[in-house]
Amino acid sequence: MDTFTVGASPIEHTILGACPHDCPDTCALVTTVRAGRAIRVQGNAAHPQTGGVLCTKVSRYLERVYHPERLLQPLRRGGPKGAGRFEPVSWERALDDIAERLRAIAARDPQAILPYSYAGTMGLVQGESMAARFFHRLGASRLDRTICSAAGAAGLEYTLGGKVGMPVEHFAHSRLILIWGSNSIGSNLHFWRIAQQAKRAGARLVCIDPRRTETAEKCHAHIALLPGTDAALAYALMHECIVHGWVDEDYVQRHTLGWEALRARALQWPPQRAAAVCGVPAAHIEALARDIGTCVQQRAPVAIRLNYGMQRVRGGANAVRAVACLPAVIGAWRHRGGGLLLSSSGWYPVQRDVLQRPDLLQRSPCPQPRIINMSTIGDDLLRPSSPAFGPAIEALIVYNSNPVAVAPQSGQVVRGFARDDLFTVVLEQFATDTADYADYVLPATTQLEHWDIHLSYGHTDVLLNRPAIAPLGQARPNTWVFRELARRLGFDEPCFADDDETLCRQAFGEAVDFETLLQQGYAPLPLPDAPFARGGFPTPSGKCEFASPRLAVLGLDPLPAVLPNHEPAGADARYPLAMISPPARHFLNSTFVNVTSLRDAEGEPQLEMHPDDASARGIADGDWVEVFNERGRHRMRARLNGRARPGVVVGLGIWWRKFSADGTNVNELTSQALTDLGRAPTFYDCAVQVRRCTAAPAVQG
Ligand SMILES: Nc1nc2c(c(=O)[nH]1)N[C@H]1C(S)=C(S)[C@@H](COP(=O)(O)OP(=O)(O)OC[C@H]3O[C@@H](n4cnc5c(=O)[nH]c(N)nc54)[C@H](O)[C@@H]3O)O[C@H]1N2
Ligand SMILES: Nc1nc2c(c(=O)[nH]1)N[C@H]1C(S)=C(S)[C@@H](COP(=O)(O)OP(=O)(O)OC[C@H]3O[C@@H](n4cnc5c(=O)[nH]c(N)nc54)[C@H](O)[C@@H]3O)O[C@H]1N2
Ligand code: SF4
Ligand SMILES: [Mo]
Repeated sequence: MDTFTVGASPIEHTILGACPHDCPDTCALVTTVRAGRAIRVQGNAAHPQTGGVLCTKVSRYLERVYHPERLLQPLRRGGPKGAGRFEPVSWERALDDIAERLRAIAARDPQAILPYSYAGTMGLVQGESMAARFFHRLGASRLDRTICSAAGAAGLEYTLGGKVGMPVEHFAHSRLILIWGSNSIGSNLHFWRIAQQAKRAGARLVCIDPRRTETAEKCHAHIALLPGTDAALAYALMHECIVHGWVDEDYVQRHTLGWEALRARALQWPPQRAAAVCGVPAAHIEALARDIGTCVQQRAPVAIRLNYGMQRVRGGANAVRAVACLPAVIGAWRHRGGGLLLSSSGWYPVQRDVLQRPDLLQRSPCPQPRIINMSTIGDDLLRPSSPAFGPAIEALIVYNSNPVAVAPQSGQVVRGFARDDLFTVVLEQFATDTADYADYVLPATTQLEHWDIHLSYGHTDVLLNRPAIAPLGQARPNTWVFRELARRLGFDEPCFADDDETLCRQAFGEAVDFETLLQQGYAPLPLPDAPFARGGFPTPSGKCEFASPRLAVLGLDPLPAVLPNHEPAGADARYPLAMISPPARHFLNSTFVNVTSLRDAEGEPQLEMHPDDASARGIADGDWVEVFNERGRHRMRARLNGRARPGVVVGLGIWWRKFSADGTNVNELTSQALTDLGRAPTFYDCAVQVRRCTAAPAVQG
């Protein structure tokens, strides 16, 4: 038997695991198995971060694992691309044929082959371990995995030196918590539990979000700024700290770089000026500054839970830089419960080179392959060969991702995937919008069926996931598929024989005790209480870099810049409404959209509008509306539910195209324009117009 038994009948046993999903909480799971079938998935009560609680989505994980539409055998295309018509084929046939196709393309130029993957599972093993080894040895194009967090990562890197911040549990000791660009209740539930603890102990919670989310409703104050205006707000808060004497001069002198320059720029941002940019009353900004000042005077900890929602705009990285300066300005890092957390993933000593073996590139025919940005896949699939671009993309291997639904400007993405001369392989659990365009669909295991090991970007524990049940049908882990392809292509390096448990052990090597993981499922990293109380930031200077010498060397603004959106909305604009498309609570990106109970909870694709914007267009609650711009159009049901502010519309994501009224989703509207730093997409920098339409067209697909 695999682990301990929790007082159940002898024919039942429990297995410790980890939630695989792209969520900061990385919960510890306990799966109960009876006679080879998983009968319960629960949160591990022994794991402090999980506290025995799972979100609604993963509480229903068994509906996903045993879903009647799980892909359980390899499939070969039997109709036009996109039609989703397939015929069953054996693994042998599928793998032999795929290997043959890849070999032929690689003989001309392996860079014509592109892996496309993201965080369908966050596991280090079923993510980029065997797959990365395979593509490195092949010399395939490399993928720049920018779609979620690259702008924020760059902002943190140039300011704090990496994806590091406060230990999340210390928010319980904060007196003032800014929940900034984050809907904790919807997408970071276990942080919300900690924020509640702080609130019960007297902390004040302030939410900074254009949308009146369920989180904003439950905070003491809500600043509903316009999308893409966070840097202006951050500067106005610094302005107030300077003029009211709330700067921690000692901390600033000792542990920061570029204060004089930052101070001069902040003084250009009085609350009135920021208020005009952010579209909020100056009094709201002044009140928040006073909250901060009160804590500074009482030497009470101020903490910022920054999240990725505010960096999906043109100035996203600079906005993160501006916000990340604040805790150093007021000396918040001195205190346990003070500072900032955007991502904690930089704390982990992951042995990526051991897992991914970039050295294998040297053994490939193309030791320095080009890099393709996953966020411009729409354009890149349609690019012909050229000296600047290199070879046209001829083969695409997709795993852990659903680009046809999630990548920006999906009209263009669909045109790319529909290319008849493109050879596409999709490793999937379900027939997603992307799988519909595949030449081969290979059935993938779920988290209950394979080994994996996890870091977290919202806490600082390592989690191990053991398989609880045998793979369903002919489903196989991603690692198995790449091992088999490696063998067929004659890659005989010993690393291609590593099994999944070995890969789990390699992920952290000696840095994490594997026996502890086997026994309790998780192991906390040893971290100091207030990591930057005495400076020691992982930047080149060891200081919090207000002005970044590295940016100056690149010829860029060394200070955080206030940048307008690519697509400014507003009454005078051709497309006057700013559309944001943050996650729906019952979906995880495009995962779970096909689980009926969760889809029912979300209803149908909806566009939240402010009553003023709706009535100006003759739109009433529940009407069908068409959202459009020059890139495309998408039909949704208008919702006047009090969540949208004037000038902003909200289309919660990410629906599968085939479950919507017109076979599209919000990404039909979004653009492939990139952020200031990090080459990330700008999903929330998207101007649209909205009109009432009489009825939904017939459901497609
Ligand atoms: N239930 C659920 N949970 C999830 C996900 C999911 O799809 N569903 N997705 C997961 C993933 S991949 C990620 S990256 C995280 C994402 O979670 P977060 O990092 O929290 O980011 P978002 O959910 O994109 O946006 C959070 C909030 O930012 C707001 N926002 C939009 N534009 C701006 C802006 O310009 N400024 C400010 N201040 N706020 C803005 C949105 O209205 C939204 O309420 O959540 C993860 N958790
Ligand atoms: N408009 C708009 N678009 C967005 C966003 C937004 O806020 N608004 N958010 C963006 C963000 S933050 C992100 S992170 C991306 C997310 O984009 P993706 O990482 O593509 O996430 P998902 O849509 O959840 O698709 C993951 C797929 O992986 C599959 N999968 C899960 N586990 C496994 C496995 O073990 N093996 C294999 N082979 N497959 C597996 C799932 O079935 C699922 O179909 O979307 C981005 N797109
Ligand atoms: S999706 Fe997030 S909150 Fe839900 S179980 Fe997974 S890690 Fe926990
Ligand atoms: Mo994400």
